[in-house]
Amino acid sequence: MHRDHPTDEFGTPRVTVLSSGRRRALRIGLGGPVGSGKTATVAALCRALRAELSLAVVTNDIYTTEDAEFLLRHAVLPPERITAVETGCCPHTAIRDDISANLEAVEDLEAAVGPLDLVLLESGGDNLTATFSRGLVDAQIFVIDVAGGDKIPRKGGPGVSGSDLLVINKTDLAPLVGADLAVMARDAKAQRGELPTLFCSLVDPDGVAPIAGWVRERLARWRAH
Ligand SMILES: Nc1nc2c(ncn2[C@@H]2O[C@H](COP(=O)(O)OP(=O)(O)OP(=O)(O)O)[C@@H](O)[C@H]2O)c(=O)[nH]1
Ligand SMILES: [Mg+2]
Repeated sequence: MHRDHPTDEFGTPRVTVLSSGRRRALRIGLGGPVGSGKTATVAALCRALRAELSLAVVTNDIYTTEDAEFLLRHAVLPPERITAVETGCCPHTAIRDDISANLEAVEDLEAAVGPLDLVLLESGGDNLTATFSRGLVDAQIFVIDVAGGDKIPRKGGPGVSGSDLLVINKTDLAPLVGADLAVMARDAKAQRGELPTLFCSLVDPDGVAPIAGWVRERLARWRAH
């Protein structure tokens, strides 16, 4: 069953204020290649922000609920704030084409544990072209890592070039794989223009701090508009 989700001409949901009169939660999507660190970023963001914000998470996995189970096992949020959407075949379909299961998951979370300030939606790992529908998320973070070498930003693709924030994760591995972070920064700039890029290592206990800062800024803008 699909609920009606009207969007404006840019695909942004028109309903941003709930029937209670409160502004709905900001929805941030996290996409990126398999294993780049999306779940690690979600976990670290929850730990960094959960004392100051009311948070919930939706994960998208193909055949399992592994990412949600990881987040539950590590107790980054109370279990009732974490929902897994099993996408069946293609995670990018669920976040880009038929977004209804994700929208329902977000609305059910808002009804069950709201009011919420922020919902993080993780896409199942995919290639460089999987991006979120603007009808599903208000902003998207694309997570890549340095482990495949320093060529990924140069290859471009909608996630690298058009995401609201590009995260280049696992900088701790750069010396081991011979990745040149300066080259990655230059190529990211060439692809993204003024859009921001942040380097991080999530094995550093404070490694998520710059990403958490960016999320706080987006939330302040969301509340102000
Ligand atoms: N060395 C290092 N390992 C990391 C870092 N961030 C994540 N990892 C590890 O990378 C592996 C994959 O991380 P995940 O967070 O599961 O990646 P993902 O993008 O969610 O993966 P999928 O959802 O399967 O696509 C895990 O073993 C993490 O512990 C980092 O900054 N440095
Ligand atoms: Mg994951």
